[in-house]
Amino acid sequence: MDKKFENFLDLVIYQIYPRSFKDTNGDGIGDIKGVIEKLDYLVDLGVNAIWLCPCYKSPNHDNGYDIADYRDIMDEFGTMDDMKTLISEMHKRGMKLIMDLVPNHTSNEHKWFIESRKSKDNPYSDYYYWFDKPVNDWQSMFGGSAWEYDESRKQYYLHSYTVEQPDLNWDNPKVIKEMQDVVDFWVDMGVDGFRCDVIDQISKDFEKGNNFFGPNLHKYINALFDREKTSHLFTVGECWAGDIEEIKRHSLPERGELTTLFQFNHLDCGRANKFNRKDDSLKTVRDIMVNWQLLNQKNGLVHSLFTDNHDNSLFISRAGNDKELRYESATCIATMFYLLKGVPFIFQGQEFGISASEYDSIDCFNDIETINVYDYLINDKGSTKEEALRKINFGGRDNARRPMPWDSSEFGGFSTHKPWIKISSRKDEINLEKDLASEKSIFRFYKEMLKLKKDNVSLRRGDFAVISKDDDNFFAFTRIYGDEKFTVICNFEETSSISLDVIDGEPVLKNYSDRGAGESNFRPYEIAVYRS
Ligand code: TEU
Ligand code: CA
Repeated sequence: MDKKFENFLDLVIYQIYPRSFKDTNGDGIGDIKGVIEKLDYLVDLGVNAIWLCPCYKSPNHDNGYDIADYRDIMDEFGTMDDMKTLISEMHKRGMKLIMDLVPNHTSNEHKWFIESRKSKDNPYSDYYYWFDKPVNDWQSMFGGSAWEYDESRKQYYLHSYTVEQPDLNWDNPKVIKEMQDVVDFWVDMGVDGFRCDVIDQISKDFEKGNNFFGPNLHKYINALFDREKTSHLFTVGECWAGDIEEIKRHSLPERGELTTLFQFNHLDCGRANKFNRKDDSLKTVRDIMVNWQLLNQKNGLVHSLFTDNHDNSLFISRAGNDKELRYESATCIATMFYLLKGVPFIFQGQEFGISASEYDSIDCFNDIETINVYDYLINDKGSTKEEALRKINFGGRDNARRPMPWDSSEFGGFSTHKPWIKISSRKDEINLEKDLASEKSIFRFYKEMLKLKKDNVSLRRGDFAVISKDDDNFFAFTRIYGDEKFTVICNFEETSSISLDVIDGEPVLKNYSDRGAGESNFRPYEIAVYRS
């Protein structure tokens, strides 16, 4: 693996959705000062990088992914001085900041769009896609047509997401230059990398059935990142790339494009499925992860290792057991993902087993996608309110966006004020304070696991090999670096114990405290890691 990329294998990235992380000024909305306040908590956990979801100026139709000024901070999150303090405080702690770059679209309140819609011949008129009529039947990812008629310009414009998120025209060299300048502005601020929002959509082919992987995609990504100024950056593309060839085109080191991509195959979270409970059995997930571990390793690619983010239902509630075996399944899932070869991404709250909420009114939800789906189910599909609520409670993006429950006080220690959205309905049962007071603390397990990874190069850079078989109901793999070997065993069955050939020596990591040396029996969700 390319040296620069191999160094990135030491990263452990924590994703923060700032609106829901910590509020320091009592307005019920998370802010940058809240992130600064929790930096030592994150260092203690063992993370060394943060992916910060958008905090730029935005009217928040899509909670910050509709950007009105890439070079200024959303009022409710704080100021540019707060941002400078965050970057400086992170660097003092040896942490890297990965910002969320949103290159595919802006807010309709961005200066560029305000100017562009004024006429067909102003300097910004071609910053977006304008036509006299829709040139295809593309649909918005949030429902409805992707084409919106604008009264002032008397033309239609493209919006792949909400109406308030017009797509930028990357075929216009001025747009490319503008986005290069945005990247350079934040690099000059000291930012260490970018998570690139829907990067696979920035090049369009209007003849195609969908708005992914257009003809100039690699040229445009190259324009952003194949430059001296950006050569040191860690970049991860949100790119629903299907096969390994597409992933290689985006992330082979010599391509000068991205360090890695989010591969979503294991989450089955495409629009059609995310609201329907599926058999996301961990056995299926294991097989997908093994396949990608081997393909990425064979091709010298960096594998992004994640189960959760701000767009999907919480994995433990989807594929684990978030009730009576919440500790066991949370620690088993963490082990089977984060000790693989690649870069771990931990979503805020995962480290103490945050789980899905249950709310009985659409008023308890905020996300545009969730609300559109609820309305669609009831108005177009004839679902009852109960059925529609069941689906959005299970698959809606709000689950992952509810304020962090730091303790069991009224607003979970997230704020002294009623939060912008209802806090988790399980806040009293699941919060950090309660987890730390428990014998079985998920936080302490994560901390121990990440320290083991930090202290042992085999668990960061060692080669992966699978030792369990496809029809085994457990996952066993090794990580080898030089003459040091770690063997990781995860029993992801809920009901059965399994017996394996005895492995000598004390486990160096376990989630059942009474597991002894040489024990061959694995209880439900039991994990053990051995060094040899
Ligand atoms: O997500 C794009 C994306 O793939 C998801 O929104 C997915 O399409 C959707 O949840 C369907 O289930 C990125 C951001 O992560 C998301 O938060 C934004 O809403 C979206 O782009 C637009 O910027
Ligand atoms: Ca606040």
